[in-house]
Amino acid sequence: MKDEFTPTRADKFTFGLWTVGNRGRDPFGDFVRPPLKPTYVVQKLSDLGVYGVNLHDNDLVPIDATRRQRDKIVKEFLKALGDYDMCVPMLSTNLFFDPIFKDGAFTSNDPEVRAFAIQKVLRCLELGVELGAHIFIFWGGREGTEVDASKDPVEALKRYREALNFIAEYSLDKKYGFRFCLEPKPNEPRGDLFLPTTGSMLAFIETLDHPELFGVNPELAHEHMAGLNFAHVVAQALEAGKLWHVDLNAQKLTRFDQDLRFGSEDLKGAFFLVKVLEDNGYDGPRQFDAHAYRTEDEQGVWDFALGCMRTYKILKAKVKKFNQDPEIKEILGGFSATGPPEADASGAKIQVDDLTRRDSGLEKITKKFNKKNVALLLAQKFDRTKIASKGLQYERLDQLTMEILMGVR
Ligand code: GCO
Ligand code: MN
Ligand code: MN
Repeated sequence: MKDEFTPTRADKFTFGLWTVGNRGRDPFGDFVRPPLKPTYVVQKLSDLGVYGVNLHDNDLVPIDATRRQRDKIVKEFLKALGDYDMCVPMLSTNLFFDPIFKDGAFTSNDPEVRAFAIQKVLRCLELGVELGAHIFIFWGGREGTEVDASKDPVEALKRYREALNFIAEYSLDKKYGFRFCLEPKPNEPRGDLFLPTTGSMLAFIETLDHPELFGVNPELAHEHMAGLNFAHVVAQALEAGKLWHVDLNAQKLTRFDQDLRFGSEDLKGAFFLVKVLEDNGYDGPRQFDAHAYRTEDEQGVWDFALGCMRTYKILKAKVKKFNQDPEIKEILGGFSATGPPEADASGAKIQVDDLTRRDSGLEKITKKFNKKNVALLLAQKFDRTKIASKGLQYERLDQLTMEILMGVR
């Protein structure tokens, strides 16, 4: 059955091969689902209205494949992409699965491991070009420690930077045109990972040789593991012009990376995430980095995938409702009327007995630093008691939001 929430290519929803391909193995129990062929995943996702499929090098090509085997696999995969009108927007290198990466890739203490990691990335970039990907993600799953005595964390950052600089130069030299995104996570699988949050990544990017080539790929679950408000995280990245990709899922705060179906936990948080993305015109891919519950068979996997996308679209419709709601508009509009400041630069009182008018007049003063504005600002008298006594109606605002979300408004 099709309805207004049925996904279409225009929604730019993407899934990694490793997400719908997740077979339900966890540290305590074995696989519960048989493997799915990548070409079959392409077909199934296409049928669901998905825009693109993302992958790590080894989700498609086994790490020990010969060149001939690799080329054959890539050819078949490209054919499936063409047959089912799908693209590969993003590629990533698996720098965490193979035992060689047990103590890190770019930040390993062993120079041979570091060199191997960079070589693996260069080869993965070539694969990305063949598949037509434009975004390349680095998730440093093994870049961290359990034993702090083992690594100087300052030295580790220098190694991380050196590797990224080398890779960026290579991409420039080859004219690949990739944009790179760094994906932070506070821990898991390592006890502690370096550069644990999106904020850390944004600061680190500015220290690279080519900051303009690097953005971030924040993941909801990862920031919730750190106890953070994901909509705020995304807002900072957006505002910095660095949100080029996003990993959507659901998570109970502070637990291990649960990778739950989008919106299945913390619906209000998911709503404000969709709101910040949609209100600010985010136009990159919306990747669901999540997987079906371990209880599911293959049909459950497609139910999971469709559920992620429908929930996003339903929340998008709710955002529109929220933005158009007259009562909500009225509450939010209370601060935004225009008007002059209360005193002129000499301190003479301009009688404006209207808090909202006065507020925005003052707003203009503090927007630009100059002598006149400083004089105006210093001449103002603030009635702290009066200002503080104003109720802000946030109880009503939040209840109205909840009523929209609960479907009665
Ligand atoms: C995780 C990460 C990964 C990355 C992926 C992309 O916790 O396992 O979220 O799924 O997103 O490796 O590079
Ligand atoms: Mn994750
Ligand atoms: Mn992720």
